[in-house]
Amino acid sequence: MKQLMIGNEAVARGLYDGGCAVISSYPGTPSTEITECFSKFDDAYCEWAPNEKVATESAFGASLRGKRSACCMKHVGLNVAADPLFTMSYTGVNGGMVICVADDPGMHSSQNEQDSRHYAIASKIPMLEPSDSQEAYDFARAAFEISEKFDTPVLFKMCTRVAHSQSIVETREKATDVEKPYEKNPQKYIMAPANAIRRHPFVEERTRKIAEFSETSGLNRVEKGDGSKNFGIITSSTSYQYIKEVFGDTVSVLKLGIVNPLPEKLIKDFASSVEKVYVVEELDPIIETFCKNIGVDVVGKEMFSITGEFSQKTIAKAFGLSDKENVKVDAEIPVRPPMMCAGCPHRGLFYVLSKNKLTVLGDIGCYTLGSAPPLNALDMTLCMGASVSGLHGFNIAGGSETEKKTVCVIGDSTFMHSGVTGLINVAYNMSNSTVIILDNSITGMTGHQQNPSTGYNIKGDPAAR
Ligand SMILES: Cc1ncc(C[n+]2csc(CCOP(=O)(O)OP(=O)(O)O)c2C)c(N)n1
Repeated sequence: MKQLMIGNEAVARGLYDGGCAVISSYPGTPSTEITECFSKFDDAYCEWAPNEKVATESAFGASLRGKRSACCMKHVGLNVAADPLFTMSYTGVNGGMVICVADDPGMHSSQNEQDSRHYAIASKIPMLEPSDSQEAYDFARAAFEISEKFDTPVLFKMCTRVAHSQSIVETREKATDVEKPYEKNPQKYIMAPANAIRRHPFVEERTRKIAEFSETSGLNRVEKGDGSKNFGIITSSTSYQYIKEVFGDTVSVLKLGIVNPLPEKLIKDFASSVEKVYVVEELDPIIETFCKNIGVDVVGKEMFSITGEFSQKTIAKAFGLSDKENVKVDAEIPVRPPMMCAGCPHRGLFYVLSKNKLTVLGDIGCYTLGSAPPLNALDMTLCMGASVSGLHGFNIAGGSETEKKTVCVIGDSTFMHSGVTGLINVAYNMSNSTVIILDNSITGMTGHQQNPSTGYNIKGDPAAR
């Protein structure tokens, strides 16, 4: 059956049709819809966890028990989940496990622009990256097969454009009989030093095997140009779409779907079939650096920006093509900065804090908007949970006069996510810190998800509060 789907819906459907039985996630733009769409399937389990580390560990537990499982988060969520991530690489999986992570080049709704591919390299976990909704569906299914075949969790990288653009998806029959039995295996699953030391060589060997697999796997492909241009382009994800829009079939393209580990021979063969090679990738020069390390001469970041999001226009411009020649999209979309909703209960509080000229350490949520004029009420925002722990340090450094004039603000979802441990530190190490929890009983900023303070679960059924 063919349907129009946004990328995130296609991932959800691909995971479901691939036999995923358990998803545990924490919301974060642009990843949230994967879990929201998956929650509509009645015969699979789906939950919001309090944070990404808990989500990842819950999905890991389900995999250990033998079910195909997944967790989803935004790029900064992977920082929170990094601790289990690196060691899950050593244990491998029982049921297939997929970790979906959505990057946000251009920072449409994020506090930084980090490139998740670094995590795949550092944790030695394979990473797939689709470029449209059909690939999002197909790759999600393939991710479970790769996970079980190579005994590894699989990272699944989305980005804002692929996550939120719509294209046609042809779905296939749902996978059946994918559940595995649970068998106790301490050498594989207890990562104490004596066992972990034996698993590390396994991880290295696995990376070598997956690299070999990626040479011939259909997830990477060469599209030969019609011969009118003598150069070739190595690319992936949304950059691939821009390349096609600018050049059509005139140029040869190596389109990568497995972005870690990268296929050395395929890249070398491709490079030797063209006169010059460009690497077009958003954010960090990861494919470019790999190419240079294996002795393939490529042009990359000296021509394309390391910051921000690409578009058809930026690609055309970098190649010296005029707008008229190539790119039809010429509408400039007006900037629409976020703002607090009319009637938002956060407004009054910020009015008072601002009026009293208090120092306010902020956190991540709708209340971050208290930093904007005319309120101008915030002094610091770093990452989720940092307001409470930061306030403690600020007060320790400043003493009692500082304590009287300083507060922090944090939302209910963010407090549950990682504020609570900071509060434990305030209590344990006894700073006289004033923590204001802005409890609007919803995860507002990411589009109204339930959380442990709301009394409802992801399906809207009553839950422990
Ligand atoms: C590690 C991490 N995960 C997820 C997000 C995405 N995110 C931004 S704000 C927010 C929660 C906001 O909810 P809450 O704290 O209840 O405040 P509200 O927006 O409702 O005022 C989330 C999940 C993030 N920025 N960082």
